[in-house]
Amino acid sequence: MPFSTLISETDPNSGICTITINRPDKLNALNSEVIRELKQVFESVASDEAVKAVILTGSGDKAFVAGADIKELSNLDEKTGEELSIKGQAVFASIENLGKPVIALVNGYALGGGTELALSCHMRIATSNAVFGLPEVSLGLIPGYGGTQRLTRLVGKGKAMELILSGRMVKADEADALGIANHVYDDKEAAMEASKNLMSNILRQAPVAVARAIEAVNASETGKESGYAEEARLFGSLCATGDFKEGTTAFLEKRKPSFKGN
Ligand code: CO8
Repeated sequence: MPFSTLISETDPNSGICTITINRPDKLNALNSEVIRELKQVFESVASDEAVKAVILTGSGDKAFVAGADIKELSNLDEKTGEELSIKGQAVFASIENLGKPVIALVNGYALGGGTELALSCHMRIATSNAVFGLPEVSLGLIPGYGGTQRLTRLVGKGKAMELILSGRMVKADEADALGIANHVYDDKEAAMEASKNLMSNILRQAPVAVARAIEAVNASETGKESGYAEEARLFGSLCATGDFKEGTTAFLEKRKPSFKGN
């Protein structure tokens, strides 16, 4: 299937499909086309029996995904903001609930929607130059693709609060210590080799058991649906604020924002 923002390649021997988000000039930022194509590609790998596992990465060495596309975000209002959040959450949930293992190979910046996308994968293998973070508050926003929910479950409430409220970014070693990254490798080549080795180990196990294990681990998360709906509602409500206009405009004008608190 041809894509304009993704490259999808399946190795017929291993059954591992590598999906690469391919907008290197915008650090692989998630615009609506990327979200639409991610939906399509994960629908297609779900139904393709030749695909046994997925490795998701970003093109180049600088970024996995530097966030949602801030140019597109800047036009959102309360209604379209909440709608886009719900739509994106569904795509990310389809990754989390794919009955096949998914590794995010995080090669460089994974910010905002980039960290949220990596968190929706089952495991994260990082390169030593990886940077994770949810800097949405610096734009007058909150994470809207499930980050408030998944980061909290992964690292606990206190650490999640610290990272989401301050927008502080964490480098690979700290992400490893926090449990955000499963492992860290020197460069993309080593991280890819390690990701493939890990997948090969998983693919040697009983396939139905692996699929059920994914379901069972996902089922450990209770109270899921209401948390995501609240995130989307709050995300939308922030799209009606002056601080959101100021935050996104300041990024696009390459200057520091001046927030007024309204
Ligand atoms: N959106 C759009 N364009 C981007 C983004 C982005 N998130 N990130 C980088 N770019 C673009 C830059 O504008 C630049 O484009 P151009 O060359 O045309 O000016 C190009 O990519 C290269 O970027 P930089 O020149 O900025 O590269 P640097 O090495 O100087 O800096 C950084 C790298 C630090 C990663 C910097 O690009 C940056 O701060 N990017 C934004 C990071 C960010 O704030 N991400 C969070 C976005 S908000 C978000 O993800 C919300 C998710 C929830 C959405 C929910 C529903 C809608």
